[in-house]
Amino acid sequence: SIPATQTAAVFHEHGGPENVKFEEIAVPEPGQGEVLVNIKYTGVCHTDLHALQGDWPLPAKLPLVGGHEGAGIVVKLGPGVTQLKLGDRVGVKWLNSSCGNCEYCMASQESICPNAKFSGYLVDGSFQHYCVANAAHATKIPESVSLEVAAPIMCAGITVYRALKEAGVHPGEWVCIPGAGGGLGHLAVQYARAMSMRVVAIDTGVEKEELLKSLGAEVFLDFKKVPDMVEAVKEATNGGAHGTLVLSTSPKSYEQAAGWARPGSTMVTVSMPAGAKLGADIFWLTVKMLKVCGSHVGNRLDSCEAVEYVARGQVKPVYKVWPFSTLPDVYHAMHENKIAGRIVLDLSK
Ligand code: 8ID
Ligand code: ZN
Repeated sequence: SIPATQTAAVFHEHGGPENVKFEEIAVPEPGQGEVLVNIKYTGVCHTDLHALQGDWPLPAKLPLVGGHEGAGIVVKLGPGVTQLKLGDRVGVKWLNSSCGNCEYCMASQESICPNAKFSGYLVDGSFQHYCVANAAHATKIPESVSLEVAAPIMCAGITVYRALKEAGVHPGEWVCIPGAGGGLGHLAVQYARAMSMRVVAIDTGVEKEELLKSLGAEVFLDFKKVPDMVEAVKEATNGGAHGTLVLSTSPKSYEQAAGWARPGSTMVTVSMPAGAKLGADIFWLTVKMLKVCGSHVGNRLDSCEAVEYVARGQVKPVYKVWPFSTLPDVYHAMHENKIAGRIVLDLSK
């Protein structure tokens, strides 16, 4: 049976990990078209840290329950829900809901719907045992994919899968991925390989280097060791990357990307470091005919496709499972860039 209250990780003001409190709050009621999901596992995305810190120009709900890589079981249906039933295994994503009626929703571009609601930012997210999700947007998780494996796909996987589509890199061409060792990055390397792209991975440290090479990155460049990253990427790719996915949380990567971009290629902006600006020289942007493309999560079909790669065994999230109670420690580790892959929280602990 569903309890009346539950423990949630809440913050009342922006700040650091010490602002996260475990509090007893009401179990929410699913409204029209919504379901209540009993969250079993949730990934912790760097977006959750940006939200905690208050990094972005978009104001967040306060107090806020963060989290948007949830995986769990449907335990209650709100009025009008037909596409899900009790007991279904679903993911709760950043895109909690969209209006369904605007020009963007009509074109399956729901992540740019002006009325979109983001889990763990504009509505309470997956850092609680019971979370509300819009039935149309909750992603069904196939039986063959465990909930802890599915969790990192619900944001990191979907996002990089869609961003790789936006990059327009053909099989056999090079994609450059700064931030490759993180939650998004280690999945981007795998989706890129599954799409027959060649990967230049940029990050730091031996642990991430070994991980990324084992996942199929042909070239690893350590941003703490390589003196001229632009030249190093150009050399490795024989003239520049055919596409770039910027996943690094350092603004530095945005200063460099246009430099290593192959003429005619696309740079996809995915990470959102606080206050970062695009550092490209307009002269080179123009004469190299570069494209800059923002990419914000993915639509419902991208979400299903991203999970299918996992079901087929082509993509395997690399993660450690930590108890729910360690969320503040995860933020500390993330702040220090010490996490290779993802941390997934076990809500039962
Ligand atoms: O829809 C979207 N656009 C979307 C979805 C999900 C997440 C965007 N994001 C954003 C997050 O808000 C965050 O800004 O993507 C960014 C990356 O999220 P993440 O993968 O969850 O972060 P992480 O696991 O901390 O990985 C970041 C990596 O960047 C490396 C770090 O070492 C770390 O592995 N890095 C840094 I810091 N500086 C670097 C540099 N100069 C660098 N890698 C290469 N070059
Ligand atoms: Zn995320």
